[in-house]
Amino acid sequence: MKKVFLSIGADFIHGGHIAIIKKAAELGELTVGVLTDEAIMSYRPYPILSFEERVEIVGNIAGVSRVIPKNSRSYEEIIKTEQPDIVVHGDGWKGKVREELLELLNKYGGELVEFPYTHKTEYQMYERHREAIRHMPDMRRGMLKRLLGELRRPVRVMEAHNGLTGLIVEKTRVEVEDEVRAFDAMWVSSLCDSTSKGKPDIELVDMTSRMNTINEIMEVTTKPIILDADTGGLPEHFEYNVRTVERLGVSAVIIEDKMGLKKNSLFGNEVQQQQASIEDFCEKIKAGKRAQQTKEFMIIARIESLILEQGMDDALKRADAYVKSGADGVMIHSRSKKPDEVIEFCSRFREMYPDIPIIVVPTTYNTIREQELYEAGINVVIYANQLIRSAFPAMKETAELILTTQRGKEADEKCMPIKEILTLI
Ligand code: SPV
Ligand code: MG
Repeated sequence: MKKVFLSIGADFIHGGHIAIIKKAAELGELTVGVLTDEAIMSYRPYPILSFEERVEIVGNIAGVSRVIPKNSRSYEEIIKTEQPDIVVHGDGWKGKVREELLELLNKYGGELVEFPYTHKTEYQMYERHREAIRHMPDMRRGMLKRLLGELRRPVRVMEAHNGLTGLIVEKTRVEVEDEVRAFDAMWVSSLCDSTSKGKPDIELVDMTSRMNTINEIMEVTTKPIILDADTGGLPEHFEYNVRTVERLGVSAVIIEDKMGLKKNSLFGNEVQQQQASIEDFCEKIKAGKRAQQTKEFMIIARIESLILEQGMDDALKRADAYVKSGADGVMIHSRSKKPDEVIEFCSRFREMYPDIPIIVVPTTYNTIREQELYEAGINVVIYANQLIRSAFPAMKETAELILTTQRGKEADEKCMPIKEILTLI
């Protein structure tokens, strides 16, 4: 029997898939590689069904002898481990993945068999419905927890403060060393939301306005959202806000253990800032957890001990208390130029809690790469302010150039062509 291999996403199975599986099975013993969430997300939006469910479906289709995970769009790993005699694919595909596959097969005399792809309007309509489902709050909300369970790297989060930046986080992709990279989720930062409104980051932009920002982002994106909810306000207010953002489809809310007039953490002790007592903050976490309605939503406790120079032991003591009060994860913040204190925190926290997610914001210690953070036990990396920080100087420079030259020509060279901005959306 020849060894036959076929790759499939299996988020939506239609007659066309069944037909190709049937034809592939006629060629020999059929192994199907089901693309992992990570592999799918490298080239299209996340699948609606979980990986386990997709494997279960494919395993029960007649003709399929074996199901294995396919960890990337590329066939390199599969060819290495499986050495199939035949790889089956629908026709009409082009590009790098196909070229690479042909090269790999050529090396040992493997064959690529391409069967005609089935095009039906109803399949296309179904695809559009799936797109719409991704916008629904229930779908979006659960995605962060799913990613935490499935990715073998940190969840990569970028700030978004309006519809346009939301679209940048949603759509930006780069190809590096044969790997397609994209952001997994969005951070609705209090700093960026306030800055984009020309206001200081002191909880002056109220929750109603923050919700409007979230809504604006949600209207044009599908990726999960983590909300920076500052101190969370009074426990009584936090309860209401948890219900509202959870209902909107936000995946996680992060509250920081400060009290009084909150200032941005990156000021550290240069300004007057006060940390909340452990007891008070635990009460707030508990109030939020009581208000939460779904099992996917997460309340994450942000520890400001390192920011306010209260020491590592204080940070760990608080982390322990916050987790015991029900926090679904901890964010350890630091404004050190080196990652050392964050790494030390993680290693000691991991001795107490091997599985509770750790979130970091490496704004000041920005030389460390995602993989090293992952190896230190970190699950979520947030790029908290880079989009607004890059946009502001670009806009200012353009404004200055127009004032200097008293015309638009010189500035135009730094601008996106009119045609592109008109067709961007
Ligand atoms: C934010 O982005 O608003 C944050 C992170 O809270 S930081 O600015 O580093 O405090
Ligand atoms: Mg903030």
